[in-house]
Amino acid sequence: MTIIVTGGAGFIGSNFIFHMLRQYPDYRIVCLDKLTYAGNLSTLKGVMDAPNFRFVRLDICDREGVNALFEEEHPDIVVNFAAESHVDRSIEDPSVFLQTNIIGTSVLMDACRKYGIRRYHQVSTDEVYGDLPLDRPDLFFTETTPLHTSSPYSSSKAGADLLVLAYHRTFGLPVSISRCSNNYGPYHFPEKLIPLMIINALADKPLPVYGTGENVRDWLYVEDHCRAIDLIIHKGREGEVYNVGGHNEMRNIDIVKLICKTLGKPESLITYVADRKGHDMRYAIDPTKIHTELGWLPETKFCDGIQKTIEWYLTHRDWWQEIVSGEYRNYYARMYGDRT
Ligand code: NAD
Ligand code: TDX
Repeated sequence: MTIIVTGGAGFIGSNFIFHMLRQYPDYRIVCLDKLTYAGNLSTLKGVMDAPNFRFVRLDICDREGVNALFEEEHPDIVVNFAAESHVDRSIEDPSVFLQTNIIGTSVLMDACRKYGIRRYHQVSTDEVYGDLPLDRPDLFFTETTPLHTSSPYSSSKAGADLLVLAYHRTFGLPVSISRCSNNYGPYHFPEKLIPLMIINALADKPLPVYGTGENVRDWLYVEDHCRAIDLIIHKGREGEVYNVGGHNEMRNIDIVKLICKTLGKPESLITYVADRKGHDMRYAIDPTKIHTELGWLPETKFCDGIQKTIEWYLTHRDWWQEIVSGEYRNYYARMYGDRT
């Protein structure tokens, strides 16, 4: 079995590669990643020399390059994590989001059609459903909740999802989609809420909370997301969407206060800043479908996962300090310039 994992030098994709290499030592995993600012090849250094792992630096929008890789590897499964993933950046400049998240997805699926595939899996997000009001805690996103996006990022992800379903219906491509809530855990890029707050708190820097900090996210430990995708690509039904989330809703401000408390830092570091434009209020997933069909349930409770995550950032300072300093961008050339 050969699996192409796109975006595997990013946060969730790298965790997925580690998960798959652990679970299926006889699988071949090919990581395709452009190494944008969000990709960090040093994350993969522990598996780089594994005989059943290959890294290829490539843009998913590069049709010729993607076709050549499919011709060479004949993948059985493609799992597409590659995306521009940061909402704030999409508000600054939507264009690359449309290019990578929509056009890139179509290039990958065209290659799947051309060379044949057992499964194309699209890693999507709960943000495609828009948001829920704070005063209706009885409401949750199900797979049939209408798409109703707020940001250029979520709109590009929704566009890609529609394209994936269209390739299934029109061309019979064997696809699946997972729509997951906010992930946290090791290798989370320091521009996102949890790692940013940990790293700033450690340096006694201000902790910038958008708006009132009352926005709610449904947090899932990254390994639980990886297990869900593993189940969907092996046992999930073709043409189906699966929501992934663990009923773990937290207000941003409570997470930031918890990080302060755990690190012994004063809450006076918290600084309320201008709100994100179009800021979604609340995300909350109903994971009934993946639970009843595939038996998936989250295994890591937030109280344990957040402690493990903080501990990881304390013990992996080199990893994030190289990102904060910008040095990680030289890692590829230094270590692998003539190897891939
Ligand atoms: P990330 O930003 O950490 O990583 C993205 C990776 O994709 C990077 O390695 C980057 O180099 C690569 N990439 C970007 N553009 C590319 C291109 N054109 N060609 C090839 N590679 C490219 O993202 P993440 O947080 O790991 O998210 C992975 C996927 O999961 C995304 O599709 C995202 O929409 C989705 N998702 C993320 C979350 C979350 O909480 N982080 C939740 C739900 C869904
Ligand atoms: O400095 C900050 N201050 C702050 O208050 C940052 C970076 C964020 N926030 C708030 C905005 C959100 O309400 O924290 C919440 C989480 O923000 P992000 O970490 O940027 O994540 P979010 O916008 O929720 O999107 C994430 O989850 C869904 C991922 O980045 C997406 O790729 C995924 O689809």
